[in-house]
Amino acid sequence: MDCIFCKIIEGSIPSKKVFENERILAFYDIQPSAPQHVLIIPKKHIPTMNDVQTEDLALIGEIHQAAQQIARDLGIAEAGYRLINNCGKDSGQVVFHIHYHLLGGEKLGALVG
Ligand code: IU
Repeated sequence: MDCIFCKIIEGSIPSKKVFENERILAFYDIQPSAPQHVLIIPKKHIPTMNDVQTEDLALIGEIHQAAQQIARDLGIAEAGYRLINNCGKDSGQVVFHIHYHLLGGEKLGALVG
């Protein structure tokens, strides 16, 4: 499959990993938008949030748990952080393997309100 994140998972493209288990990988974004910017992805190829099925709900929940642990490991859990999923072209999604941006390490600008 011609998916850059699947290639990162299989190791044919290198990444700077911050978390890995049998189902999830997290690595530093190559173009960080904050002092700490990690991408958390399932190893299962799911293109977008629109493709998440009932059978994937435990996996998506586990991504949230991984985000907690990564934030603690990075020392940003108490100060706060943001977890973002872009879904589809209008959101700016450019890699069609579902991923969650974990952003922190500074006071982030408001998205709404
Ligand atoms: P988006 O939500 O699809 O817009 O985010 C894709 C992110 O993947 C973006 O922040 C890129 O910098 C990042 N990225 C990466 O870390 N490594 C890569 O090889 C590629 C994209 I291609």
